[in-house]
Amino acid sequence: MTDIAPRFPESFLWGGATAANQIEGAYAEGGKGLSIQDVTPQGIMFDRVDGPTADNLKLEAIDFYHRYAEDIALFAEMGFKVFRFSIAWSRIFPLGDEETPNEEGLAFYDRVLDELEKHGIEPLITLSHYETPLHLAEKYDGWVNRDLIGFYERYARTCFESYGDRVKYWLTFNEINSVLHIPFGSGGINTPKSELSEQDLYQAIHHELVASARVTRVAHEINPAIKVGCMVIAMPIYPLTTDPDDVVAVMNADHANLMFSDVHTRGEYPGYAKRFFRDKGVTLNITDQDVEDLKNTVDFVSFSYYMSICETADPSVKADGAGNIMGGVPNPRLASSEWGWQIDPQGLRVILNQFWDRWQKPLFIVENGIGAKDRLVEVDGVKTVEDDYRIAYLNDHLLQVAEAIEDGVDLLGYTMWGPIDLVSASTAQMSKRYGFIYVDRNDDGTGSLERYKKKSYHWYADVIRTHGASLQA
Ligand code: BGP
Repeated sequence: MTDIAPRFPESFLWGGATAANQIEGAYAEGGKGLSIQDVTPQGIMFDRVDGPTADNLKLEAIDFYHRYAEDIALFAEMGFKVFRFSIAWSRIFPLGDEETPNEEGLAFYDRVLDELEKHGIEPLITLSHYETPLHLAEKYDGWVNRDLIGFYERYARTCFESYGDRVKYWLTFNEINSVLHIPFGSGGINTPKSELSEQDLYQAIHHELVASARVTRVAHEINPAIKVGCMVIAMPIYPLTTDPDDVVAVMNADHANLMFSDVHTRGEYPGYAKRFFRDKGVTLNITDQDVEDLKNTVDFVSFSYYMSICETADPSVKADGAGNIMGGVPNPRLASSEWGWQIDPQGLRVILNQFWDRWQKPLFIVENGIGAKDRLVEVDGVKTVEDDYRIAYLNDHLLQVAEAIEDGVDLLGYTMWGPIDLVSASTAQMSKRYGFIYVDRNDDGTGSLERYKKKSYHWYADVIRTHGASLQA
């Protein structure tokens, strides 16, 4: 599968990635307000409910809020160089539109940063990971409303001023292109998707892009050493057949996704986007200030990678593949995970090259992994999980990352998704496990919350220690 002996640079940032709503719990502690996660008990792909309900696993999640020191120590023991986590916006601004922040919320992340510093782990912070304060969704219809730019700027400024001297790497919006598919989960847009006009959807996207660019400038003003990245779902799209119509369909589907990072990296809308808006009859309200703001381009491009999909112009073919927020036409040549996500290690090399060729900005893989059903067993009196399937998935993907580095891609690091089992974003299950560390919690909410090291825990520690030389070609 690979011709090279994998060897990653000494400076490579190895680690893991999480999001506040999937690990912290303590949803109503420390002055935190409600977020859109507190009303989506079935996961962000599903409709919201009226308020927090007992069946919502995210309300307690894996209790990182109280156990962060223990968890960070476990990451450190694996040799983590970086830990990606998000700040819950509603911990800092419980409603989202207040003038002053919640000091108790700020103090919590200070404690997390202290712990990371103690272990020499670099933080990588996502400002908004599907966690819009609920009040902003209900009162303003989320990002459809231009006022969100100001609220987000205030929130981001507060974070940069509080932590900007100890946090170098920041991401503005998790998987910003997901708003096309989950307007409530991603953009806090309370209008049901079926009633949301394309005009409002793209105006909301515009507001997010402006906000992202504006806070990139703010970050650099506060501390020029800060590096701000965008974050997108990366999904290579293959033509289902060699029919040129399928290739054009791929081009269009690519454009719909790439537009986000094209704006982030170029500082303006690309030509194909202008045509797309014209064809759709969408007229964006773009102010002179917006045009100026957008010129603040990102320092690096980060992305999640789980799978590739196919595209075709043939309307009789169903795009019914399961997937990370956006599904697609399944690839007949690929196997799938237990949740139907197709497994394609080479797609990661393809996307790394495509992104590098296109933007020539440093890249950061900030999510990659496999959700699987694990079985806790006892080996020599120690509870563990023999997760060879997870090791195989990560091994094969990392080999392709090594290939891409060999291809000349400038890659800052790799944070595997969910280094500790957490609540799934799309299905809100505990049983869809990603971690190197098993957390004793079940889908019905029972469990001791005890942590156990899986076989992959020791495997990843070796990969980091050997700079990838222990990977099996
Ligand atoms: C991404 C999200 C993450 C994460 C991951 C895995 O879309 O950024 O929050 O959860 O997908 O998805 P899931 O949890 O649905 O398996």
